[in-house]
Amino acid sequence: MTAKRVFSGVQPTGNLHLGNYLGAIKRFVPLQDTHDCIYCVVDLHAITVWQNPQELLRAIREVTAAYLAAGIDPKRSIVFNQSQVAEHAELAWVFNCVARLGWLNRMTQFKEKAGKDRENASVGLYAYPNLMAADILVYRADAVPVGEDQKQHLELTRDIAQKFNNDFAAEIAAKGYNDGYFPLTEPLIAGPAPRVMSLRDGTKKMSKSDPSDYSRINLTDDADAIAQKVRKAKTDPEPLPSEEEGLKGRPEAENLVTIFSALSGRDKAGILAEFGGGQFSTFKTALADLAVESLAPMAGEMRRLMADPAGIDAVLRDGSNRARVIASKVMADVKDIVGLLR
Ligand code: AQP
Repeated sequence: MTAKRVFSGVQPTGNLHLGNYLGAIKRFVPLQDTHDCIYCVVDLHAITVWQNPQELLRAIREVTAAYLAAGIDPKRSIVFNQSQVAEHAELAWVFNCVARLGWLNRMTQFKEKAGKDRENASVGLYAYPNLMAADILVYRADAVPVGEDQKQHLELTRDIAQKFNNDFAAEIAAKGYNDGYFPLTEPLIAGPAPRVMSLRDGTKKMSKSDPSDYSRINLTDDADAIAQKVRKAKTDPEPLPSEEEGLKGRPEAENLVTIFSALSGRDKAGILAEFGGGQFSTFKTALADLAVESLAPMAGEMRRLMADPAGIDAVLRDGSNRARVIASKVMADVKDIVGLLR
């Protein structure tokens, strides 16, 4: 039996943070033992919002460095940037013609990102979920590890796969595929921290685009910056509870305990048994030490890799060549199924 295929991606939009790490990148690593993994730097998604071209190039290399520093092995897995494999954009166009306007109108991420000035948002930002569906399905991936914020886009990916399979059922069967052409890809959202929240507001997710740098721990922050951000993280006036039940209705406290749990691998009950009833400052000192200890080696490795951009570019070129072999075969099938001459 062949191993199941995993695909996931991270946007090179700067400020890679602890949420990206715990919700996604950290979870990519062990999947290499059980799945064929394809990890992408989704640069075409990044340009749905204007990016400074020099900064974009740097950020593409930085996400790649984060992948490698976290433990993704570019020999075992395929590591590449999306724009080097043209089939992503090609399949996205076909999906633009499969997905329905009504489906995209329901996407909450577009509403949040476009805000009040919707008329001025790029068409790309609106069609983003169709490109994401193409990213996944151009490899006919079985599963996608993502943070909770991507759940709705994964559901749309399944809707697109299902509609494509229905719309072209006869052609797909004629090609010998009895269960439809595209799989109904599973989201892998589990993990100790599927939604890391802002350090300034426990009801908002930690995000690259938050104007306050104190809202997030960046993967490139040094020890002083991490310690300062944890110390200044918003909390409420009550001491930490001794049991999990007591975290209800206290989003900031819950978020810090979740981060502690995800970084240490300890369960929340044990953490609260140790720190419950004590001052927040004692817990925050322990959390800062833990965060520095967990993230500093990765930041150091990222700096080392970033000092050799040609080395990173070679990894991406090799990965793109391997990704294209899979994607071009799927795209050829799609053209046959849809009735396009090739
Ligand atoms: N706060 C988070 N907690 C857990 N997982 C998260 N992810 C993002 N934020 C959190 C997961 O990280 C992966 C890569 O995300 P992305 O860079 O492709 O896009 P994003 O979700 O738009 O990231 P940001 O930080 O929230 O960027 P902005 O500010 O531009 O919106 C995904 O698997 C995502 O779920």
